[in-house]
Amino acid sequence: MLGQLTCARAALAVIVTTTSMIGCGEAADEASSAAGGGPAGGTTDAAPTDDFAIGQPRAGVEGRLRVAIQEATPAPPARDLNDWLIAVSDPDGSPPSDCTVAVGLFMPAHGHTSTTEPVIRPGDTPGQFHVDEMNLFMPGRWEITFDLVCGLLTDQVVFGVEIAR
Ligand SMILES: [Cu+2]
Repeated sequence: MLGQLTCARAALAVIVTTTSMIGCGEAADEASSAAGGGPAGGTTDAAPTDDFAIGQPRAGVEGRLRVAIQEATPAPPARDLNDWLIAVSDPDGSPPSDCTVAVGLFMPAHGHTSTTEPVIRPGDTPGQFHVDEMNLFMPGRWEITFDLVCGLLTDQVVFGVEIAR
């Protein structure tokens, strides 16, 4: 299982590497000018949506699986290391069997991932996973993407979170 987790994260990292050659500041400038029409001032308030909520299942992009954040330290998420306890469920709310989870951390405005890999391990109950040491090292909006494989079901659940200065 650990091998699968590692491979999935490595694939995400490869995708991002091609766009992360520019420094953070330059990438941010390009992103804001390319977007056009957005607010010129401020660097972290372009996308006000924040999906962080304890205990509210969030649907995957395919509608097959869901993820709820059961515990978060700190809460709400803050700069540097964040530990979450998540629960994977199907649309009926039942825990699917035989799940593996990979997580990707990405700052869309800057085009980069995190610098270190989170540590994932199963929780005490089916569908539950500890996702520890998510390194959200910069203020701004991060996308925390869970790639889920539960038996024959696959899905992807994305949480956008705003990290304050
Ligand atoms: Cu950044």
